[in-house]
Amino acid sequence: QHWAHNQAGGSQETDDVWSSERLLPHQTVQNLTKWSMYRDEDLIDPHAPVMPEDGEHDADLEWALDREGEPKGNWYDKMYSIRSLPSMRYREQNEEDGLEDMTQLEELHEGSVLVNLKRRFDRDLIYTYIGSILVSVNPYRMFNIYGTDMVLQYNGHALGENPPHLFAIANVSYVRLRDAKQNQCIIISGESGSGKTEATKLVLRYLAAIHHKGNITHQILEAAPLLESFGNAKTVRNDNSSRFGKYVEIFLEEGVISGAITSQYLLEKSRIVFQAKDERNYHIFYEMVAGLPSKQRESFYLQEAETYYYLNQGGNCDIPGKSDSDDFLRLLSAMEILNFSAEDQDSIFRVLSSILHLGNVFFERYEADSQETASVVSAREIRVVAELLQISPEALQRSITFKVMETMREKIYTPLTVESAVDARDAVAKILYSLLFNWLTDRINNLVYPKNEALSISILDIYGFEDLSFNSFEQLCINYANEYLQCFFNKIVFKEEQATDHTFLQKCHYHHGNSALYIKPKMPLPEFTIKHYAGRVTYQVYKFLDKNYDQVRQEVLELFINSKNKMVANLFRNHADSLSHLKKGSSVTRRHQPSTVAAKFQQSLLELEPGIFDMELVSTQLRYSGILETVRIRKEGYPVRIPFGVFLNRYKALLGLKEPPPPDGENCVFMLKKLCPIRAGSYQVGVTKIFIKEEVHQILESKRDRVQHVAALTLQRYTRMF
Ligand code: AD9
Ligand code: MG
Repeated sequence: QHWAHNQAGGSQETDDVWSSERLLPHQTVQNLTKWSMYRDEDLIDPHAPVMPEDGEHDADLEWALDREGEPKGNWYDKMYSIRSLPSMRYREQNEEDGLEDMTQLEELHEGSVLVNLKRRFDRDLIYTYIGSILVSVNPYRMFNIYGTDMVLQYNGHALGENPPHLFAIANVSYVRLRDAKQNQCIIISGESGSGKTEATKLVLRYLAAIHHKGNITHQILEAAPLLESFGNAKTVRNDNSSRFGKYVEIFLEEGVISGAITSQYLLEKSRIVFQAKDERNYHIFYEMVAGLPSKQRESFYLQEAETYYYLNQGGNCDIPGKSDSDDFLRLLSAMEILNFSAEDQDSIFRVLSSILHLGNVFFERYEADSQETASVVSAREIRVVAELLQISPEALQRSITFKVMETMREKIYTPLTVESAVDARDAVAKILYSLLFNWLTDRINNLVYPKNEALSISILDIYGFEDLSFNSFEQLCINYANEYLQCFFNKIVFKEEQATDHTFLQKCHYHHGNSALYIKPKMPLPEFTIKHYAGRVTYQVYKFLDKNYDQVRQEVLELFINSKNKMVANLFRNHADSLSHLKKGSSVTRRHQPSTVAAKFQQSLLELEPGIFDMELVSTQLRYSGILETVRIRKEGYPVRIPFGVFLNRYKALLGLKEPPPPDGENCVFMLKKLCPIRAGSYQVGVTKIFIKEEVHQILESKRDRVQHVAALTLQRYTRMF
């Protein structure tokens, strides 16, 4: 099991975000692919273009013409005098590597896609394209393909120029941001454990390596493992499963990272008080208990993780291959880098400790006036929690064993049953943790937010689709988020396509083939089934409504607002403020989750092993994630559609033109043929736009990148001369 926390390294100097400790040297990657493009000079081609040496040449005109360009008596006459940009060639294919781009598959069906992915996986090639979409298969062991040399290999190169890689996607997003001056977003989707969070961090680190400056990039990188400590946990699917959604915007000013904003969505709160068999609570608790120096441990009255009900329900407090105490040190160093003061840190651990003690508050049932009521057995825990949070112990005990009704004249206290008291106790633990989590995110955002307006590259990393043996409210929320994302993905992929009759039919099959998305159970059981994009999931409705019911009682809020601990009081004061705004009609809200103990999950049988390609599992995911449809659509359609004028203007420099020719289809076709090896059906001419296949678009773009790259170099040379 590879731990990203550890891998990210700890104690190197702040400026070098890409030091060798963080990244492993990369092994040689063979560039043997079918249609990826390379540059002529890679082969030391004697006919490669000569770059202008001094200021007398017009860089734009000098070297950007097709060698075999035939003169015609109109706008392209000027091409005569200039030499060509070397054309991209198709590389030799090593058949055993499979295809780098699955839109090139001659026969398209689930089997061919699966075989291609497996062939590549068996040769340690985990990345494959579908046009410009990257598919990755999680190998569960780290390959040396993320080193500095790989960063340099991908930097500034268009998609097809190198083998498929996450860095190529990151590079494209940057190039588009720079050229089109538009914000970019990288959406990462896949089932739980498929590698989304690792991919997010790799993209971040790529951007940081290329575009870093000073401490802010370092702080942005450190924020990720910090939030993972608080928002990730071991589940039966993934030892480091994200239990919150994360949207990170990285802002770039003049090619340099200038700040970041992280938004988080729907932290799974039930985990704070309940864990299924073989699962754990959030990493931070175990890390703190294992790593806190003994003096602090004593001041927070902490013992081993196994002692705490909120930590031991899964049956095992350890994760093989993860050292909680090492990760705690790593966390402390991240906190330092993110300017958390000693006082902040003390308050954070104080709140976390109090949650653990709260979980050990138990109740016993007794009858009073023929009414069942709860009384607290664990008076010591109540005292400890009250001391740590600096609140009144009596008020704390009252708030979890009584409910209060206020009339005009008096307060009426009604005792709670044991079950309600447990719920009330858990509700307090959950609100404490979730406010702490929000506070951490806000703190980090306040530190690294961009000071000026800037364009951004965003990365979306949510919790992956889950179908466990027992699916509850949490799974419905998680799967709903994934459903929504898949819908968005489909919209983008399909929107970009021309709808031939055939693709239209496919689309109809895809969207409406199974219109009965809601299935009632055959037996009268308290469950229902939804046909998600990723398969049918049956949800048990037990406690659904409770879990959706979101309320913290007023007296609980007041109790904590009166805490003498500044941070605790502030957490709740801000929360109460946001609630009162809500009552006044504000639409912005952070809802609270369930106030009950969730039903028990059963153990999942799924076990992941490194390097194993499970055909059945992967083929199910292929089917459900619509990958086959995506390949088909990408292959058959013309995903790139560009208005004539835009097309001519964009690629004019490749033919050495300063002004674009008149915007019509004929000129576009002429230019296209001059620039690329065109196969029948590679393009279509519409009324106002030219439609081109993705492979052709990539050739054009990489030629264009090259022109810009060289132009920049030339400019630099001139500057130095003066
Ligand atoms: V969840 O929906 O948050 O439960 P993710 O985020 O999709 O899930 P994650 O990135 O956490 O999965 O990956 C799970 C594990 O797979 C990691 O802890 C690594 O051990 C492993 N992994 C992921 N990506 C790679 C990779 N590119 N190379 C090697 C990887 N191992
Ligand atoms: Mg994740």
